[in-house]
Amino acid sequence: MIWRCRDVTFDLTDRVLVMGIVNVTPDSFSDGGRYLEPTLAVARCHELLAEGADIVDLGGESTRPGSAAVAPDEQWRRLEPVLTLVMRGRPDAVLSVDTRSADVAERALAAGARIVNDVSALADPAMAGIAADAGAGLVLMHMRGSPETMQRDTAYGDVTAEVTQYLRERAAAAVAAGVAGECIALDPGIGFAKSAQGSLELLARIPELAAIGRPVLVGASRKSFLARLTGDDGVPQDRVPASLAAAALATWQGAHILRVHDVAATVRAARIATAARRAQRVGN
Ligand code: HH2
Repeated sequence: MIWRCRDVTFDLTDRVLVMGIVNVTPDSFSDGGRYLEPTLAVARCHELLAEGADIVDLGGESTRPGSAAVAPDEQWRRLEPVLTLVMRGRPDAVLSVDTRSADVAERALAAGARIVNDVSALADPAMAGIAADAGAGLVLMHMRGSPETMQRDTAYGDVTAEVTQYLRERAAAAVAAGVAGECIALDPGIGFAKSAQGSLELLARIPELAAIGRPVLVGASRKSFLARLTGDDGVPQDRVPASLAAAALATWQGAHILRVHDVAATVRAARIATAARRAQRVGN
């Protein structure tokens, strides 16, 4: 299993990638407002890379439940200085841009980003062409409707079957629009139009998603379904232990990319789960 992101090709046969999150936003559910100042965001990127992040995912728009869309120009105003400064200092860093806008993706790719993380899975009709032209990595995620409305629509017959079918179709649409299959990664969208039970079920049934044949990205970090399961009623920062458990579980189930806020701790948790997977194969 490989994942091609422009000039960088990840071999995912026997390892999981850790994607660190930096939200250059005033309102993200966990780090909102902390990295709106470009120098703080750049420092956070360097910190996550030093902690062992394989990828840093930069977002200029919150997609938490209930959030409103942010205009492309405003997203880019937030992202541009951060992307430019990080690429200047670390041209080898693999940066991803978390956006539903093809316009923002195009500008980020021109500035050196190597991955487009599109939680809408190509809602913008120009997105696939932009990603294809750059040979960029492309993450396609499942949700229903928009972040503003999605938590009103969390009922499924069989959530894993429906999400798997959707991702299969979106990957085919991307390929039909010119994206190389080996550039695509798929994401069940934990917490996006999902109940806590639905999110848990998707984590537990990752092999069904992985059977599509593309890398599976899991974003469970600090999300509210964890608090619902543990009974914690604190702030997202209190959900780190639960997030590490979810990261280890996802890795054990065969996830290939973990999108997380807490990189250093996740790298260690993933190492244990990866070693256990290897040991299981040796034992068999
Ligand atoms: N989750 C969030 C944002 N982007 N992208 C992918 N591929 N998968 C996810 O699960 C995912 C995502 C939400 O988390 P966060 O970025 O921390 O918060 P916010 O959307 O409030 O900025």
